[in-house]
Amino acid sequence: MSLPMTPTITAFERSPDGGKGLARDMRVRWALEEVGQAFEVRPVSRAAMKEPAHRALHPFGQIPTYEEGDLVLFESGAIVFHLAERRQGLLPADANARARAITWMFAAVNTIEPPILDLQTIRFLERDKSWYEERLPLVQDRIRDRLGPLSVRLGDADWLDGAFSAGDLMMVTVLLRLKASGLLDEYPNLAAYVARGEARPAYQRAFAAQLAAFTASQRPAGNN
Ligand code: GTB
Repeated sequence: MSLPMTPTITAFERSPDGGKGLARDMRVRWALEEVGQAFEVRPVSRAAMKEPAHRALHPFGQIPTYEEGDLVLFESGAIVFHLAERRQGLLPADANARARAITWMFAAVNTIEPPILDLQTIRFLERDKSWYEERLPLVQDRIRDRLGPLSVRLGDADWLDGAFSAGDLMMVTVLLRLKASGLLDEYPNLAAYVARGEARPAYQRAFAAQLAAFTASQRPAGNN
């Protein structure tokens, strides 16, 4: 009898977000919790991420990765999709509804996330540039160009297309990165949508686990 394979994911050894759950392992943790799959987390240091052993799992030397038996995956969206395809709970059974949910997964990472990443880049890496003050509102407006139509499409629905799906999971984790900027609050239905995602028990479990890992990483050596 073969032993059950417990998937292992990688995450920051010490997350730069201070335990706010903003790194991309959070979407994978959340998806694993939604489908009820037990998993292990292997913390990786920034230096180890760039070593050949980790690059064999992730060519770009990043987290998260996903290992399950012989299967190794990287890209958070691909990992969430893999879980959604193989386990119940994140994609509807109806073929068309399933295709629409997958469309929302792509919309999250291809259409909504890029301008949000631009905002993070300018805020954290380009604040000292002479053009920072001029560029910031342009980047913010590009985000509004995406949030406006998303807000209209969501309307007063709970989720983007019927029941909660991997599309919502991806979209909520992308939007969460805007919380500190205040931009999300300009769209009350999107702010409520994100709050609904955060209120899900699976999200809460995933969040608590990554926070506990961050807190443990802050303890002086020998105190764990
Ligand atoms: N497209 C890939 C995916 O979706 O999996 C992107 C993976 C990625 O960007 N990973 C980041 C990483 O490994 C961590 S999540 N970075 C290290 C490196 O490239 O050397 C990005 C991230 C980092 C920090 C915060 N934060 O502090 O709030 C949030 C998100």
